[in-house]
Amino acid sequence: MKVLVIGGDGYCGWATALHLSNKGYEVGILDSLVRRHWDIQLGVETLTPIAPIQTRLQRWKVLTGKSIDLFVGDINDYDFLCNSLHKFKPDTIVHFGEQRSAPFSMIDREHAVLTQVNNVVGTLNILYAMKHDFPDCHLVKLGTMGEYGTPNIDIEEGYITIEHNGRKDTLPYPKQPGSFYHLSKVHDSHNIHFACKIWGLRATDLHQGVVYGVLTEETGMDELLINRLDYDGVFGTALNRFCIQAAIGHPLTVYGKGGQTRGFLDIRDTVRCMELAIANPAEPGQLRVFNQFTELFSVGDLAMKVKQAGNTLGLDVDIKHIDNPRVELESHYFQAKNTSLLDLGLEPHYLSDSLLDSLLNFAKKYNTRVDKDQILPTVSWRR
Ligand code: NAD
Ligand code: USQ
Repeated sequence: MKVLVIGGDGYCGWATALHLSNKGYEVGILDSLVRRHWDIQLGVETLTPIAPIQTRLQRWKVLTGKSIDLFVGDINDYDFLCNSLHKFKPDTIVHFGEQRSAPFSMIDREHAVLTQVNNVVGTLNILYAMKHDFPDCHLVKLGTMGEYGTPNIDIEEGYITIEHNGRKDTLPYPKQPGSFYHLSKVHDSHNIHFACKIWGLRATDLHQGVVYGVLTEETGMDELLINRLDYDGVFGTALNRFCIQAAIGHPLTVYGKGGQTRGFLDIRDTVRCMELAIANPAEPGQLRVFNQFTELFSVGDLAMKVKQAGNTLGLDVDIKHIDNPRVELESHYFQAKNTSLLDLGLEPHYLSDSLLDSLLNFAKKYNTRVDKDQILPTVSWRR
């Protein structure tokens, strides 16, 4: 089966592309490399020194004998997208290729517009290209748990059955996202839903939680295959940031009260979920939604876990509650279903002390690359 991984130079995409190639899929990567450009613009760097994409792919070929085709360009360029699809002829398109940082989207008007145009137009272009020339192709699209927000009722997987004034219907679950980035995902979800309905396309929307960790079987094979690990206040995500902060003796930056609860998963489960969604495609006309996370934690709990694991490694870890730069509930109800991927065979890697130890040791190994000025958040939701 041929799988085109859009956004395959990024954190989730790179790990997924190698995993699928290792599992015998014929893999192509399409990426504009714009994320490397945004890092340069912001003056931030991944903790881990990542090689250029061409070097990564050459190394993969030498190590495994497997080739991965590369298409460098922007999916907002419809001609480029269509030409790449015609050259590669995918059975499945995996779409990671979006601007994915909530703080980035909240910097100012320009960054909000960039995020929504990049994400919404890119996805719409894919839908049109599929409709015209690849109507049987399965779209596996990365959405986010943040589309739901933090409602005071249980979160279902994409749809909810409601009884109202004596009538009953199953409807898309209400969305209350918390940033212009998260909103772009909601707009994508609506567009995909509509396209499946009117054109009979097939799609799986993976509402993924916050991903942590860096090593997968494949990216750990060689230093040149190393994945990115962001720790800065714009692209770094909670648990990865906490581990790197602990490794350099920076107090862990819990925003506000720390009761914000989210779904989390190990990057080794991200790649496995992708494999499961691809191997079990949606039906024509169907938009399936799977909630892709394995455990729920509050950020305060995560900070405590990192502190405890750090102490056992001899690190002196402080936790500091800082003013929350975001507008979000800081203590709330949060219960979400996640059975679809488990039913397909996902065997989760749960967050354990050993994982924290290995992430902390990894962070210690590269700690001289940390720019301490990039740790505190600089983007405010209120400004
Ligand atoms: P990333 O920034 O590391 O990777 C995204 C990749 O997409 C980059 O290589 C970038 O160059 C590419 N890209 C962006 N816009 C593009 C365009 N218009 N054309 C071609 N390529 C483009 O992000 P990530 O952490 O790997 O996230 C991947 C996807 O997973 C995103 O859609 C994100 O919303 C979703 N997701 C990520 C997380 C997480 O914790 N990292 C959690 C939930 C969902
Ligand atoms: N947080 C802290 N301290 C920090 C960083 C974050 O307390 O140093 C808090 C935030 O306020 C928030 C929570 O941790 O309440 C999660 O923030 P995050 O930066 O880890 O994640 P988020 O902005 O939600 O975005 C990330 C990815 C995004 C993905 C999303 C999944 O960047 O692409 O969509 O996780 S989810 O959170 O389920 O929507």
